[in-house]
Amino acid sequence: MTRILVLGGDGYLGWPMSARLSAGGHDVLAVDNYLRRRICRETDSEPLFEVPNLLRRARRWQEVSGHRVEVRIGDLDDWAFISEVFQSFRPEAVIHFAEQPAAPYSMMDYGAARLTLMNNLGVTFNLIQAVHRFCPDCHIVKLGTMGEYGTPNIDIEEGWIDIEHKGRRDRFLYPRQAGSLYHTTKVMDTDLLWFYVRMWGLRVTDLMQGPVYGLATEETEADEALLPFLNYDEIFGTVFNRFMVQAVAGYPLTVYGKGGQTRGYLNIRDTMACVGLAVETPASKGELRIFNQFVETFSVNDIAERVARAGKALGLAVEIRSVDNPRLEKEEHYYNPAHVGLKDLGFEPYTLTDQRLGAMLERITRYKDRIRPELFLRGVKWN
Ligand code: USQ
Repeated sequence: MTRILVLGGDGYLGWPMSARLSAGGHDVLAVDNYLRRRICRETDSEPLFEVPNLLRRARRWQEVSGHRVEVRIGDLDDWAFISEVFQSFRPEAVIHFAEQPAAPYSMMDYGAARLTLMNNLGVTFNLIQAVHRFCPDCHIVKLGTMGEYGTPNIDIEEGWIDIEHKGRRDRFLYPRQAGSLYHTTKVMDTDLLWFYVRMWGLRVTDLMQGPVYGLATEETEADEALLPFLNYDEIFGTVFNRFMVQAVAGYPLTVYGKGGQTRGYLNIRDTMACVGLAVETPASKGELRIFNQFVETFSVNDIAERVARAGKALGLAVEIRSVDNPRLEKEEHYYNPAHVGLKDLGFEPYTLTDQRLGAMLERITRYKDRIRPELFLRGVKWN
């Protein structure tokens, strides 16, 4: 049994991860300040179904499973709060999900951009300081993003690249060129972690995760009150979940531009497995270990076609439509990222099948009446 601190324990991934780790016998403390809930309310980006607050979900989880997730509500950007959390809980591992996660939100206006920058960097900095001062042996598992690399015209390595220059060789972080301010804060997080790994010998795993899709995990699927958020709006919804909700609503799937944008995707169940493996096999002291965390690469067009095919099999009339791309990104590009590290640790992917896609569409159909089509396109422009 390990004492695991989950930062951002109320989020799409933070909550099911907390439940999973407690089911695995760990001593789990989930911390959150409800920032995402607040921003969703302020931008009218409410999820598809109501999600009970973290305290209520933790109580419910204990009733149905017998496993306990301890909860603290507070702002990790506040040094007094985070240092008290670390000193009282003394984590052996900390999983850092506590960031503003939406790329469109970070590009919305000055206030949203500044909040994203200050929150994401501020929490990462406080986490590093707290680990160094109070539990220097603690393993930091940080959720990064595949978007840190951008879409270079060469193969993407797993975090590091060996460069030979004028007859000499050295190893560097793989070049990063993110496509939104949100993704850029993740690049900065990695730089901050790497700096302090070199200075203070921290042990860090940085998980470069692709876009996640899916509605439920093993622990959360049986009880509606335990499900993670499902956002389908333009600001907080990610492409796969949006397309599934659009298919159910009879709204044409919103392919941005040419639809050749390719990313590495994974089911929310894969996130649970990958983060779990990272926690079970800590990085060494003084190591920044980087894994590319995704299962399959798809273009936006591929996803639209898969959702349309599964939707039609259920009798849904699914239309695909190209809309003007609100983002500045390559719509046709080379994409070949490595992803062997997690497989070497024993990761077994939950790949996408038409049957699994159909089951997700069926679950969404239960909430069909709550879908608000006006949230699908909101006009947040990158430039
Ligand atoms: N896209 C569409 N139509 C839509 C929505 C999105 O074509 O209706 C396109 C986007 O233009 C983009 C791709 O789908 O090319 C992926 O967009 P997304 O919104 O699903 O994902 P993204 O903004 O990149 O961010 C999401 C999560 C973020 C995570 C990231 C992983 O919000 O927290 O870090 O996925 S990655 O993309 O690999 O960086």
